[in-house]
Amino acid sequence: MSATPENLSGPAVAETMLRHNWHQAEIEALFALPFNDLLFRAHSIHRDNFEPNTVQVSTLLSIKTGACPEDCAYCPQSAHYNTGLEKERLLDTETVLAAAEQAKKSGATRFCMGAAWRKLHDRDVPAMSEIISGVKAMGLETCMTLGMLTEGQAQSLRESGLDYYNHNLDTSREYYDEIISTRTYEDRLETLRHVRASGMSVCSGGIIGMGEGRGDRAGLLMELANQPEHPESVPINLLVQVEGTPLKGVDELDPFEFVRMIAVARIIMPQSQVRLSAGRENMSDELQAMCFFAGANSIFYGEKLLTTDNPEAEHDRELFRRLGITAGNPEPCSH
Ligand code: SAM
Ligand code: DTB
Ligand code: SF4
Repeated sequence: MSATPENLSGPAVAETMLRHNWHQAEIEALFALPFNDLLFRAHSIHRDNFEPNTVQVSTLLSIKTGACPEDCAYCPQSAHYNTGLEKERLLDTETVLAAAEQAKKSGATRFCMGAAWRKLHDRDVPAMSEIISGVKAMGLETCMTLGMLTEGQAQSLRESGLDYYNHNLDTSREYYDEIISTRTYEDRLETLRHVRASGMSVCSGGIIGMGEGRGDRAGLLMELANQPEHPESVPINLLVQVEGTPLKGVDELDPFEFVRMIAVARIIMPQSQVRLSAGRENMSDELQAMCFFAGANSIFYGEKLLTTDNPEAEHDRELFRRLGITAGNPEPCSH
């Protein structure tokens, strides 16, 4: 039987059922599909679950920069590497709120705040709560990424109104030791369990282009999809290579492989927001358009990520206009 749009969309519909028992081989088989078949399948699932021309926009702010005790091999903020980064103490609440106000004016709907910490200390919880209430009062969704959390800390952040907590698995279980030695995969999973138990939405994904193989990319997605609930938000970062980090100079990823990663994430986590995250500064408009077709429906918006550059906001507004994309909150829908 030849493949027609009708019989190709069959499995797409069946796959909108949420599964948490993916096998590595099944995910690798998706990666290995001919590119057009993979994209058609991912896009069909995307349409079954979301309004396909709506993309969520989040703006990032580093609220505490540099001097991090962890040794993540990709990260410009690790104290283990000399990247020439200007360290900063925790920003005061007014400075953070002024940046959030600016992000809202530019059209962001979520404000994500990151700290170069290994873990949150209890002494910093009151400051985080004050920031969260202030940002929420502006009508923005709130997200933080502050390192590892205890169960109690996750509950306190939730009670202060934090909507999302970002904590990435970063890579596969097998490749993890090549990238970080100062905390374990299990540490990360534990924080994710605390976030989930608190009732906050989970934002968890990883980075590709770190010299890993396709099996590791499949393994990362398998870990995410096989959590008891899929993360509501799945950031897929393309490594931003920073001078001074051990991963500077690693072989560049084939851009089509990045699109495949987005497509497979969309297929196996059909109702999650999949974020085309760090690395857009090095992507053409055409590559980004392909990622939106493959199922990406969230981006970071604004000139800076945490410490590295992101496309100009004006460029992104123009890109959305050229593609007929509207910035907004793409809630999962069923037809
Ligand atoms: N320190 C906290 C932590 O690691 O959980 C929060 C901040 S950390 C910078 C947040 C995430 O940014 C990391 O988990 C990683 O996935 C991503 N990231 C850091 N440096 C990156 C880079 N050079 N390229 C792409 N993503 C990066
Ligand atoms: C995520 O997955 N990517 C963002 C956010 N979560 C915190 C961070 C990207 C950081 C890129 C390197 C930098 O700007 O320092
Ligand atoms: Fe620290 Fe986070 Fe960077 Fe790792 S990714 S070095 S934990 S700031």
